[in-house]
Amino acid sequence: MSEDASAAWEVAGDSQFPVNNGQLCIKGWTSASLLGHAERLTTPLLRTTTGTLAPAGWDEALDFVADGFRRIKETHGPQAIGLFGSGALSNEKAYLLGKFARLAVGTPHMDYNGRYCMSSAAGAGNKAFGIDRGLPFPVSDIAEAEVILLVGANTADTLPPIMQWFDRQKANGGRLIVADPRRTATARTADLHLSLVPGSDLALANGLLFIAIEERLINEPYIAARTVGFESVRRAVLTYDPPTVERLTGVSEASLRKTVRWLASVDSAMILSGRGPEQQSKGVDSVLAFINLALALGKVGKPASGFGTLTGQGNGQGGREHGQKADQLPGYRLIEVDAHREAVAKVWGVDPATLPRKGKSAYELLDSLGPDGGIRGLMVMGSNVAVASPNAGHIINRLKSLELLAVCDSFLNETSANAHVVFPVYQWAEEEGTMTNLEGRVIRRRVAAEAPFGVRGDIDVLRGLAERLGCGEKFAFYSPREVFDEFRRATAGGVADYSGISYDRIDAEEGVFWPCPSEDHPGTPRLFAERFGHPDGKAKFHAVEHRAAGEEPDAEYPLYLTTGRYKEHYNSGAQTRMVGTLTNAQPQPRAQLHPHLAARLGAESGSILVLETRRGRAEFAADVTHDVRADTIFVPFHWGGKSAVNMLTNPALDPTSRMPEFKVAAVRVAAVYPPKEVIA
Ligand SMILES: Nc1nc2c(c(=O)[nH]1)N[C@H]1C(S)=C(S)[C@@H](COP(=O)(O)OP(=O)(O)OC[C@H]3O[C@@H](n4cnc5c(=O)[nH]c(N)nc54)[C@H](O)[C@@H]3O)O[C@H]1N2
Ligand SMILES: Nc1nc2c(c(=O)[nH]1)N[C@H]1C(S)=C(S)[C@@H](COP(=O)(O)OP(=O)(O)OC[C@H]3O[C@@H](n4cnc5c(=O)[nH]c(N)nc54)[C@H](O)[C@@H]3O)O[C@H]1N2
Ligand SMILES: [Mo]
Repeated sequence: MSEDASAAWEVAGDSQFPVNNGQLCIKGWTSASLLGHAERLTTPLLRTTTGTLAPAGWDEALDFVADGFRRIKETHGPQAIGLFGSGALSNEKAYLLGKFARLAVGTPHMDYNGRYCMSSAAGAGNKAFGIDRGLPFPVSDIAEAEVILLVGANTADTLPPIMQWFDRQKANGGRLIVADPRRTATARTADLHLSLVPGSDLALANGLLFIAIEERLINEPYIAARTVGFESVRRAVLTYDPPTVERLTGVSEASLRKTVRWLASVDSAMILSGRGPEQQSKGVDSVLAFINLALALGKVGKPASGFGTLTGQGNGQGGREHGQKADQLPGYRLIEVDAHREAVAKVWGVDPATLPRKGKSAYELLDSLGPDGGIRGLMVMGSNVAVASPNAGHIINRLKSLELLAVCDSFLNETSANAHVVFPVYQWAEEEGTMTNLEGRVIRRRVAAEAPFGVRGDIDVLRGLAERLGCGEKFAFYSPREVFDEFRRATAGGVADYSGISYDRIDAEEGVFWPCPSEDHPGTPRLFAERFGHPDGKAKFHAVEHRAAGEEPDAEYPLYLTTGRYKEHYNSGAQTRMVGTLTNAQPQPRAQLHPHLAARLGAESGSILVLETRRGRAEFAADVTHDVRADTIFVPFHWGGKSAVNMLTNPALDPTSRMPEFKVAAVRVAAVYPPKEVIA
């Protein structure tokens, strides 16, 4: 695809900003090329009778969607409409989309792509600490930690600007341990790499706690003073002796013992998780097991110590707090709790009884699309679900069976290829708003570029639809600032309380950390120093047991398939596959496999592998490397079409978080073709 150079814009980091100190990743440096890109949508598109998408006016497109929603509501009820949001949306937009679903449409079925991202870490944080803020401390604490255990995060590629804090930690004499089935760019910088079997994180964490107890390294006074529930955990980990754990995880007893001794022997130690342990059908329990370890060692709430999860998307933190989740209302309130319903209904000026109850989670919502599933109309704002969802072939069929699919995006993608209407919206540099970063710091996005003529904001789409659905007075917002005013009031008294935060304060203070319940409150950079979020102020241990993945390798599908990311591409690739610099560096997804496995298959680097799981097949060029376990194939998920790894992934869901199992599936290599041979 062509790339407009957009020479008018140049992206640079702010060297004064305390989180990244001016550093950006390659996707950041090149992001300006998307603003004036030749593929940019500048007019609404409407599907014609011949099946193509053709330019249409804004009123025509808004009328079409509003009429469709009204028709579906009248015939099948409001629950026959779904909304799908995103961790890419600003706080203002995430809030307004959740309000739109509950008030203008009246449906319970509102969920978002963060369900695929942060939901397991969120579920575990809420259970253990009574609050879910990715990092309960500023990122700069990482540099001060004497030992860090990083579980299933490839920070060097996925958070390059944050990697500087790990580099400083190393320069300060600190030690880094990385648990990942692959020797990633991050693992290569580590002092110890635990190359565990995919899906075995829970066993690993329980095994580490077994050793900590056996070697008397746990902190009994801390456990007594600050936590509840340790005895049941002590009993639960009794069977996780080192030989058993070595068998389950593939990590040697020597490495297990070294890990525990390093963590326990220093004052400041951190355990951080990424999507590796979280995107599993036991993701919540896996994270809880690592939290158990951090608590038992007495590390949580101490300087440069504790447990944290590295939040993914631009607004992955704020996006999960303000009501675009199926069970949630703004301020991290819960839609099933009466007092929470009342508080929000009051701000919205409605009777709490009219608010819908809890709806379906992301995958379940998409799995319910179409006449037999019950959801006949869907609007997607900020996600390319056709590429990003597990079992994607099935989800694409579901999208095709919709009566009405509306998509708000700046570009066409594999999802809007099935849309009846596409609304062209502003990009990040063209509208202001707030985002909450991985530390819980609320920051501002400013207008830096003028949008092309014809483009409008997501907020304008929601207002236009709400007016046509007879709910205009609740959505009379013409700017993000106006939304922010109501939004902060809606969070007042909630767990994620933003009511003391204003645009001016964010500017003056380099961001404000939530909770911030009043204008004279300083904000909360560090949580848990004195108390946890549960009413009794204590952290809760949870006894959790290792269990098999939704699908384990067997005679038919003998290998593990796991998935993740490249440095040069972002998520579904919708925004990065169009950038020449990035596609030149990383033109296609390659399947990483170990030389032993490659030799058995007769494959070499560049051979075409056809991979098959119980869901589907896809093909990839082989990347033969010692950097992956011999029983595991790794593929990035940034592409659609015949090289979409999500054609293969397993939609087994975590019982609490409803997170799909992106990180573990059983796969076989169905065919190997010589390099570059074209497969018909
Ligand atoms: N370049 C780039 N940066 C990104 C993104 C991107 O797409 N591209 N996306 C952003 C988003 S939304 C997110 S959520 C973050 C994600 O950031 P990360 O969590 O770092 O991303 P992943 O590559 O999905 O997974 C991390 C690692 O988990 C390993 N892994 C696989 N299976 C397992 C397992 O069973 N256990 C363990 N312990 N590890 C396992 C993989 O080998 C991989 O190296 O990155 C953000 N930053
Ligand atoms: N196999 C596998 N699958 C995965 C994962 C994995 O590790 N393995 N990771 C999962 C994770 S962590 C995530 S976060 C998802 C991400 O995957 P997606 O949910 O598909 O997210 P993106 O690719 O970031 O796509 C976002 C779309 O939103 C548009 N967009 C960006 N900002 C805005 C905005 O402000 N408004 C509107 N209307 N549109 C906007 C972009 O142009 C793009 O088309 O994928 C998940 N899928
Ligand atoms: Mo994510």
